Amino acid sequence: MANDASAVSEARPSAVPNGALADLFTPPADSSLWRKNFLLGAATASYQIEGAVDEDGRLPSIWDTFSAKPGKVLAGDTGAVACDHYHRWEADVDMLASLGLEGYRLSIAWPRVMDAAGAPNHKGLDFYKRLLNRLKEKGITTFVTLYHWDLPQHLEDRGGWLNRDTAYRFADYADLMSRELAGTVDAWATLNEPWCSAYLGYGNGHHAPGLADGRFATQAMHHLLLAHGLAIPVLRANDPASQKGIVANIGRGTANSDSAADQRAAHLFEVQHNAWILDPLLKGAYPQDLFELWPGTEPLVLDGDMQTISAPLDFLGINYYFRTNVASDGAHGFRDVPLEGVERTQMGWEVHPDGLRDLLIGFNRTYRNLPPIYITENGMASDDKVIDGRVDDTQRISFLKRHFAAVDQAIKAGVDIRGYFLWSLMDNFEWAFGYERRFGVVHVDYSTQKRTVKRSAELVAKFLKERRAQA
Ligand code: IFM
Repeated sequence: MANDASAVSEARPSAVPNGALADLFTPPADSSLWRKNFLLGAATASYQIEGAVDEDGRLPSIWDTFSAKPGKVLAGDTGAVACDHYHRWEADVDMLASLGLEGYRLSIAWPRVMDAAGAPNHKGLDFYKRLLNRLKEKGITTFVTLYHWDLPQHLEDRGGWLNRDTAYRFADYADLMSRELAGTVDAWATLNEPWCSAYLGYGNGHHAPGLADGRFATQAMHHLLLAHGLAIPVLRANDPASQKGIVANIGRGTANSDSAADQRAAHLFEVQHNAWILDPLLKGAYPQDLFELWPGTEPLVLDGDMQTISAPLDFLGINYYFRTNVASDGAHGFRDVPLEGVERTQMGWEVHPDGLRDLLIGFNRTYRNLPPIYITENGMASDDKVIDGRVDDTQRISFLKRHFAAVDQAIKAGVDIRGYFLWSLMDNFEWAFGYERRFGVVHVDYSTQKRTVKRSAELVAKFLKERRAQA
């Protein structure tokens, strides 16, 4: 692993012959990724790719409002056009299929499919029906997330996730979607990364709606998880054949030293990033350490809520990107201590595949009822350029290879991992970082909307072709 990392930082993409890169990339013969039933796909999200924010009756979302405010998003970018996927979806599905990807994880824009009174917007619904039907025709397994952060603005105007009523409105939305789309969805995820919605949206204000108060974060989280718990039985009733789950981003925290204070700091980091979400879902209770970290932020929880939230899941989606090295802040918290000389991505995030493996193995020990796992997002941003019609994204190739190995190691250590989705199918609107940060395995030229398959995607496609060819 260490050798791979140094090779990436030293090598110029053009110095690595393509054949050698392919050999380097292909997982070893004993890797679990060769199993045909290990689903390999790519993921996107509605606001990040669709554009067409004013079309066919779509209502404004909190991200339209937030990104329109000066200084909230790098370079003043918004999702108004994004990858124009709303108009180019057929070609995008063809591209996905031509890469041989077996799964596609997408999200539905709530403001596109329901009006403010809760009635269906059929034009918006028809878009997803056409898209999902085409994916089914192509034999692609569909993972659909109901909420990937684009809350209708009219709900935010009534308090958003600070208002308990939003959880009930979400259950109504889940009801409509699962009645309308039953049979075209293989797996439903209620929420994507409630940590980001609650903490970045209501705790530090870096994301929409841009509020910043620790008490807001924990209350918003509670209502998000309640929304999830209320939606699960609705999805089960309307679409019994599909799997139902939720997607959580997880963070690895390591201690800067062996001191008890730094060890405790790393523990608290993981409580804040992981146990805050996974404990209520899988143990039916919030971790008490969270309120040591953030005193006085206990949310208002009504009788029966925790039972609703901890309803059994068919799968847990895990999104993993990086590790954070932390030390005690001298009080009851932690502070980041960025490590020197480690490999980083365009986001500045440390490349640390072992963190994914270690967290998965740890969850398998901690949660006896851990459901089957899908890695619903993993990937990295790099400053990719099209040169002579090609994008040689060498760092991403090495990144993916090492994370595939980490997944394989976790499987071999007993974790039930059923699939992996690349984040992302194509470059897109990276929230507060706009279009500068490129996470796609397909490059998007935003001035022409031309898609260029990056070398990483070619290698994934090559591997999948070899896997299919094996008897
Ligand atoms: O782009 C995001 C995605 O929307 C949610 N997970 C993390 C990705 C990279 O930041």
